[in-house]
Amino acid sequence: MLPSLLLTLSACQTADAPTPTASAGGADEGLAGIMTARGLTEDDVLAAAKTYTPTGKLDEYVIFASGGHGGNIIVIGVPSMRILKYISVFGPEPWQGYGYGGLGDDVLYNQGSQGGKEMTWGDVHHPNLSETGGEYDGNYLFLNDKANARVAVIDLRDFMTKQIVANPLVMSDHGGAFVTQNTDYVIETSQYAAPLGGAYSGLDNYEAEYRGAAIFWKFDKQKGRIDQAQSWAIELPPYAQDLADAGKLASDGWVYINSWNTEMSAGSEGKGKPFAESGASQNDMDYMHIIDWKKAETLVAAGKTKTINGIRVISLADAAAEHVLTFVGEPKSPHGCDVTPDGTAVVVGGKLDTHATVYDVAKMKDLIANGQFVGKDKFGVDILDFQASIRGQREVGLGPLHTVYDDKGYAYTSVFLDSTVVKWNWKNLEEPIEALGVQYNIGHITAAEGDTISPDGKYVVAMNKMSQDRYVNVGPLLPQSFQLIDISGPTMKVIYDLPLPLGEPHYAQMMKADKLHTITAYTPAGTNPYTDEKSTAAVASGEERIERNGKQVDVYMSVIRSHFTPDMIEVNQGDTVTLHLTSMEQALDQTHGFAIDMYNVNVSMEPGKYEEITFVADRAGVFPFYCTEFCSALHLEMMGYFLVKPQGS
Ligand code: K7E
Ligand code: CUA
Repeated sequence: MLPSLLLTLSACQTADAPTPTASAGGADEGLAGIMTARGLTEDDVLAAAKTYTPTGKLDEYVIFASGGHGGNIIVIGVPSMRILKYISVFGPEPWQGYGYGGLGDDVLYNQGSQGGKEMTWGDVHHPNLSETGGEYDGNYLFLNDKANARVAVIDLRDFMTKQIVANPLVMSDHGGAFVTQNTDYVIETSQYAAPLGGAYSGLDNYEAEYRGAAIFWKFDKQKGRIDQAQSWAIELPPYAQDLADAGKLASDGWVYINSWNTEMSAGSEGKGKPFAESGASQNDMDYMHIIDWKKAETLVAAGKTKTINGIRVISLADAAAEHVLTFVGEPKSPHGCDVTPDGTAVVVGGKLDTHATVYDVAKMKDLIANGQFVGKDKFGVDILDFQASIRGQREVGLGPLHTVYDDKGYAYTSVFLDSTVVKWNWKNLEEPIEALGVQYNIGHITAAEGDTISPDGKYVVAMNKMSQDRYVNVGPLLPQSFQLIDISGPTMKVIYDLPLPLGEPHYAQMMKADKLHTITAYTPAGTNPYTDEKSTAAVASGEERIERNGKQVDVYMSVIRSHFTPDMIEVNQGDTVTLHLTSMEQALDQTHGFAIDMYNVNVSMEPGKYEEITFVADRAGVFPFYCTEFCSALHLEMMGYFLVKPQGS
């Protein structure tokens, strides 16, 4: 197949090749010459041809990757693996003008505060796209913050964070933010146990008073926001709940959550006990939590809840008695928990095991319905028989973590210790596996449309924890590494390496790019992105003005290429200033910025956007303000002065 490719490429190469240099590999020799000079194999050239995206051409898929402790989302095009955008979520970010005085401050600092503390970072793990009928619908993206137990709502019309909800129950989350198949709920489950609601209790009370929880955030699809008043939670034992997944189709109405500390190890506590590392790894089996959330809804509706910090909670005792919560054993130190596309099975990987275990949804439902249990845990939760609950197990290698699916019945499991992606048939466990080495130590894996009821196949991406020797050494803090894998052929092939240098990505989802319905401007001009309505303080041309009311100064300013009106604002030291900015633009990519020197004020003014900034003019002096986006030939001239007269002058 290569000779024809060679011919075509060499023909165009010679036509308009630039002056060849030694390092360019002698472009005048065509593709063969370049391959020799750069030491490229036929496979390398095929990989390039599969991923290279000529200028002006668009990618077929978009990845929404967690930015880990960068607290953001990284948007990547597939197959080119070009980084398209960072979406700031849990931390301030200057380019998007998020967290520097504008309207986004309310989301980041007010909604996002926990226990009265402003949080300016997050550790994000699992982005999840909104779904309709089990398919990504391209409307919203949800994201959890493990460090500060929060969930964010990102609007995919403008790729902006519109809401952060601060979990009032738990101190740390991990299983989140997963959606039910019609996005009725966004699910967030705890990780490290603590007394619910943030009270103090010593570690001696770990078993008695420390708890986990699963929070079902009700999503209002009309408003595009989580409705906290309609949300509720289920109290869980202090077993370190880990990953979770919501059922779909055959398992709609169910949620599955792993746990890895049924030993209830609270670490060494300074008392010579084992660290959690070994203390939490004693048992051969932990418990997968099987949650019947439709039954939970009936308990909530019947008022069988207690209220903690303003949220309704089904008690652990009630959850156990009503079989809202049931357990089944899972080997050993489980991590990933992934429902199959048809919803009939759940695949669990054990970090200290060599198998992926395939649980059978129908069997588990029947066992629960028939009251067939093999025992109870310390908290009175009924336990299903392990063997009776599974379809089987497949040996996949050392340290299986996460599993995704394609359109042909194959599962792709990330195997951390072996550094492999393992392809196996989850319907026919006898079929031989295929293992592909990746570089190195893969964590999550993501597949094209992978969490929907109809995955696309084509691509998976290995999200590797280590990059080691893959890139030029940039110091001891190395980037992580994404590897794009072509799964369309009979064997898997790595076709692109992408270093990710901004936080450690955990999970990602990959969606068809044509599902997006992104806007290019806020219409009409003066639209507040957080209300979707034209602000009453927006101005049209000719309405710009400065109003003073005692020590409150309101500036109604228009922003258009290439000037701000008014371009001179004079106030007295100590005045409170509110700037109401209206972008008059509607044209694609005609973005301006607005920054005041020395005042830490900085917003982005996308076409048609309304922004509002309130601050105290506490420092006297002369402060230029200017446009931060290179918007026209006269961009430098897009400026003005903010004059603050000293007190008593
Ligand atoms: Cu495996 Cu937080 Cu999903 Cu990291 S988690 S990899
Ligand atoms: Cu407007 Cu630069």
